[in-house]
Amino acid sequence: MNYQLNDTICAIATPIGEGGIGIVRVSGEKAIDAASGLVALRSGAPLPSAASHVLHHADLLDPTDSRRRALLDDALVVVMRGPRSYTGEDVVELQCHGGVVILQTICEALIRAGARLAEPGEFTKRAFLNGRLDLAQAEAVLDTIRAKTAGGLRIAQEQLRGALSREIDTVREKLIGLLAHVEAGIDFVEEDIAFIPSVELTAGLRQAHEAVGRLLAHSREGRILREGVTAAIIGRPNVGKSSLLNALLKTDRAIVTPIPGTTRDVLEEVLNIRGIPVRLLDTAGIRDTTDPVEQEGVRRSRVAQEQADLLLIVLDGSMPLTQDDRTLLEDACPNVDQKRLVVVNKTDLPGRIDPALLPPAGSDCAVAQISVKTGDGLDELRDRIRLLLIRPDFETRETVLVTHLRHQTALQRTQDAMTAALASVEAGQAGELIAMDLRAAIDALGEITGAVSTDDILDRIFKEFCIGK
Ligand SMILES: Nc1nc2c(ncn2[C@@H]2O[C@H](COP(=O)(O)OP(=O)(O)O)[C@@H](O)[C@H]2O)c(=O)[nH]1
Ligand SMILES: [Mg+2]
Repeated sequence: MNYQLNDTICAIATPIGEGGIGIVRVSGEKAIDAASGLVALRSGAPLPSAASHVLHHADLLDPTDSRRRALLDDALVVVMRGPRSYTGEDVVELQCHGGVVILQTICEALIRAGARLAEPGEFTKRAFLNGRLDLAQAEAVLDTIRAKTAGGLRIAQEQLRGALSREIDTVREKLIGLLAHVEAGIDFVEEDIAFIPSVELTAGLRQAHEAVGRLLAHSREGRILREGVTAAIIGRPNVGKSSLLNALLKTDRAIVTPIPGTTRDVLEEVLNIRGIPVRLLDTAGIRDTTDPVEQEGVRRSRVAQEQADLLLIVLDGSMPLTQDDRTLLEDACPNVDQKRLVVVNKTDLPGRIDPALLPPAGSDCAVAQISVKTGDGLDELRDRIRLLLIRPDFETRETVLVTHLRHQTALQRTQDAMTAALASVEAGQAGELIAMDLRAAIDALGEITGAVSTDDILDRIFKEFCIGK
C-alpha cells in the first residue's frame, strides 16, 4: 500500500446494505470544501463556517443537478476540525439514510470534488501517523470491532485506552535511562569512570525483565480470549459427535441419525463457551470405509484433528471400547500444544466402558461424562473446556493483557535481549556489548506501540481493517 497523506480521503463507514442510517466520512485538508458542494445546511450557513463538533441538519443535494435543486436525502452533518478529530485532520461525517445508492452517490460526488476513496484502515493509519493513537491502540480499534465475546471487548477497550501502552512505555523509558548511563560510560572509558555501578545496572535490568515477564506470563490466555480456539469433535461413527455440536449450539445444526456415517463433511460453527470464542468443528466419524464420499470425509476429519487447538474425543459409554476408539485415544495428540478432553457420552444408558482403559485422573488428558440426550454433564463439560484453556487463577489477576502474537513475539525478543545484557553485565563485558543488547530490547518494545515502526509492520496491521475505518 502506498499511501499519500496530504490528500483527502472518503469512504462509506457503515456496512454496505440496508440500514436505518448510513455514514460517509471524509478526512483531509479539502474535506470541508469537498462536502460543501453536496450539503445545504438548513440554517442557510455555508458549511465552511459551520460550528465544529456540532450536529447540523442539512439537505443533501443531488450532485448531478447543476441548479442545486434536486435533493438526494436529508442528513445530519458534523464537521470536526483537526487536530481534534479521529484522524487529526479536518473530518466531515454525513449521516443519511442507510441505502446503498445514496451512500455511493455521495462518495462519487466527493471523489469528483477532489477526494479519493480511502484504503482499508487509512483513517486509523492517519490517526496513528498524526499521533492520535499509538500502534497498540490502533490494533485495539480493530479488536473492538471484531470482539467475539463481552470479555474480548473489555480487553480491547483497555488496550484502546492505553493500558498496555503505558506498561510498555514505562519499561522502555527505564531501559532508555539505563542505556544513557551505559553509553556515557563508553565515551569516558579512558578516564576509567563508571557512570553506573554494575549492581545498579543489574537491578534495573532485572526489574524490567520481571515487568516483561509478567506481561508474557498471561499472553497465551490473552490471545485465547481475543482470537479464540479451534476445537474439533472427533470419534468413531455414531458416538454422538453431531448431537454434541447441536447441544452446545442449542440448535439442530447437524443432521443426527442412528445410521453410522451420516456426517460426511466438516461442519463449522462459532460459539462462546464460558467467555472463550470457540470455532467448533463436527467431523465425519473416523473408520475404515470403502465409500469414496465417506473416505473423503474421514480425510477431512484428520486434517481438522491436526489443526485443532483442542480435541473433544467422543466415546459411546454404552459400548465397550472398540479398536477404533483405542487408536484414537492413543494417537490423537500429534502436537504438544494441543489440549485433549475425552468425552464419554450416553451416560443415560448402562455404562460399558472399562474405566481402567480411560486416561487416569490427574493425567494431562481430562475425562468428562455426559448425556447429550438428557443434557447431563454439559455444564461441567463447558467448565472443563475453559479450565483446559485458561488457568483457574487467571480471572482474579488484575493484570494488563497481551492479546496479539505480534506483541508477544516482540516481548519475547525484548526478554531475550535483556537476558543477554544481564549476562554481559555479570561477566564484566564491555559497555558496547551491553549497549547493543539494550538497544535491541528498546527497539523491540518500541515496535509494540509504534515508537519504532517500518512500512512493512504498518502495512500488515492496517490491511486487516475494512475500508472506512
Ligand atoms: N441414548 C443416547 N443416545 C444418544 C446420545 N447422544 C446421541 N445419541 C444417539 O446416537 C446416534 C448417533 O448420534 P450422532 O450425533 O449422529 O453421532 P455421530 O455419528 O457421532 O455424529 C443418534 O441416534 C443419537 O440420537 C445420548 O446421550 N444418549
Ligand atoms: Mg455426525
